[in-house]
Amino acid sequence: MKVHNAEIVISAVSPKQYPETELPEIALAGRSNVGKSSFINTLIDRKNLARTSGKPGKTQTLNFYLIENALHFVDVPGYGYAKVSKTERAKWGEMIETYITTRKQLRAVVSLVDLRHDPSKEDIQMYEFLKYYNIPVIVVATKADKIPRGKWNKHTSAIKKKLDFDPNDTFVLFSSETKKGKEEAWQAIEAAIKKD
Ligand SMILES: Nc1nc2c(ncn2[C@@H]2O[C@H](COP(=O)(O)OP(=O)(O)OP(=O)(O)O)[C@@H](O)[C@H]2O)c(=O)[nH]1
Ligand SMILES: [Mg+2]
Repeated sequence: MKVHNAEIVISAVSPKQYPETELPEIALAGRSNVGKSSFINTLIDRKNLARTSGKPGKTQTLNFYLIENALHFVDVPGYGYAKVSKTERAKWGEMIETYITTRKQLRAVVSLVDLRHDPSKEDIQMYEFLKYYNIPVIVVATKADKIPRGKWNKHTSAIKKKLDFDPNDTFVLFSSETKKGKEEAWQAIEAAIKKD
């Protein structure tokens, strides 16, 4: 998809703030700092519409971005950020769980992992959670620019194995730095939003 129009609609903390439209939604999940906001910016050819930062924990609300009047990207706060209190973590869990399990417009979750590392316990839990609720998942292994090309396959296999990756899901090698995987990611998203 070539994107000309993209805008933030709302930063929501509770379901009553979710946009009241029937447009399909694609949510982004992944640990803090993995590159969720950067992924959105890369796909829509914007430098910083979805706010990114080197500081983990930047995104703290469910941020709905309207893309071409055709879909919403939902930028979700990252997990696994150490400097978060237990209470905040519980609130986070509740917010994500409510959204993922109740939102009818949700068509797929883009689950981001760092290509350089084995998936964390939380990455695995997130994937299992999405599989349990039968949500289509697009696994995006990002920061591929930080790994030599010759090692991509080895890292991909390790991640798939640890996740117990379902071959019916899509796996995309990605980099916001080089834009590698951008077209593949769009194809997977467009396929997901066409399904009812
Ligand atoms: N080299 C490289 N750096 C990346 C890539 N994607 C993201 N980054 C960097 O990683 C840092 C975090 O990126 P964000 O997109 O803000 O991460 P996030 O997942 O939205 O983080 P939270 O909002 O804290 O959950 C930033 O400094 C980005 O520039 C990538 O593909 N390659
Ligand atoms: Mg972010």
